[in-house]
Amino acid sequence: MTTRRHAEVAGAGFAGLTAGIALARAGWSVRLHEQNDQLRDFGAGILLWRNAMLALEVIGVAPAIRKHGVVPDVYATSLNGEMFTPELAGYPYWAIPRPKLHELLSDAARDAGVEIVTGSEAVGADPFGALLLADGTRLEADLVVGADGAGSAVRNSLPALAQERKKYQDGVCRVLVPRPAEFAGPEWNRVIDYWTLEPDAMRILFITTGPDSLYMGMMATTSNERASRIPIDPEVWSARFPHLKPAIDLAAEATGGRHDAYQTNRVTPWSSGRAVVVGDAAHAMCPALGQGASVGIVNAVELAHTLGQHDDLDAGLAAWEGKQRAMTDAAQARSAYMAETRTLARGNGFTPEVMETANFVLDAATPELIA
Ligand code: FAD
Ligand code: 5PR
Repeated sequence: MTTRRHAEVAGAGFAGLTAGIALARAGWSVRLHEQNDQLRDFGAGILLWRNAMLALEVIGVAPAIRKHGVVPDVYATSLNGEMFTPELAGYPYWAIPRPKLHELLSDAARDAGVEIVTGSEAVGADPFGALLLADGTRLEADLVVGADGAGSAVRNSLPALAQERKKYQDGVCRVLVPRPAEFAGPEWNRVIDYWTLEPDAMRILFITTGPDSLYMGMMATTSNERASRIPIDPEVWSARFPHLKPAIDLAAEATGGRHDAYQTNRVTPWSSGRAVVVGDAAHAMCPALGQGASVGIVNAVELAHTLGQHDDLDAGLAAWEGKQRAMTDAAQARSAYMAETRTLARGNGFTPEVMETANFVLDAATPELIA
């Protein structure tokens, strides 16, 4: 190949930033468009399993995650007061505030030479190789990457991409709270998942995200309107979890949180000509396994790696989807099953089959990284 390949990427979330970094490090020129005026992610925490950490090793970001993230001591589940502590020894994972992960990826993208344009909204892609912006601009590229999330405008503009969307009964309010004295002790250096299933499912998932913050994922059926509100309604939550009232009061004061209903979006195929979708644009999934972003990060890194092995873009895109599709479909199906059956409530959801996603090793990971 003689000329440098050029990519236009829509969406500076975890998938778009990762794709941008990986392509730039593989020699592409990359321009990344974010519709918001600022680069940031909302106030919550996130788990990164080994599959994502290997991908982040490949693009040089993992050391910063280890520095700024934490490894929780235990993953405990409590159902009506009964505690379970599943064995997760074979499945290492890290917890980090989402805004921090976003900042580390944004820094790495700039370091890799990605040009980032904020306030730039994509409205679609031309499969012959152009990104279309809301202001009417048409930007030619060898590859257009739609990393614009579950509601992807890029994906929706491509008739060749068939979609199956499904919404589920549950949703989660996510907040990041400062870690005050009563949560400073080592007993909070954990994941603790408190469930009640009667009269309807309500759950508070605590995840340490370091000495300064705690992430709370507060799940309820979306029909429970008061429990699906941001800011958190402390009364409805404290009535169900009276012993967690101090934490619930903090959650009620948190700013920058978000409520999302569980949803799945299966897209087939992932590319049309020179346009490809990655991350939630391609495979939004239920959060039960904490794998949505991780799978997007893995697929974005593997995309750049596979395209580097093929002069022909069509062949590269087909080879990439061939490698990543089965793992991704299985992750979506398993997390949907776990969400629908609420298996996590019983603390025994982490079977080896379910955890296959966490142990997926992308081709781009060299033996030294895996060791
Ligand atoms: P997004 O995060 O949606 O980012 C898309 C970006 O594109 C945004 O910056 C947006 O502003 C921008 N954009 C959108 N439209 C346009 C446009 N038209 N033009 C330009 N820019 C645009 N995953 C994990 O791995 N671990 C977890 O622990 C975890 N917990 C979760 C908990 C819950 C309750 C939920 C709902 C999800 C969870 N996930 C988790 C999944 C994870 O949040 C998503 O998979 C991830 O954020 C998807 O990243 P993305 O970059 O594909 O999309
Ligand atoms: N795992 C994680 C998470 O944030 C959520 C779930 C599982 C890391 C959402 O609170 O099952 O909803 C889940």
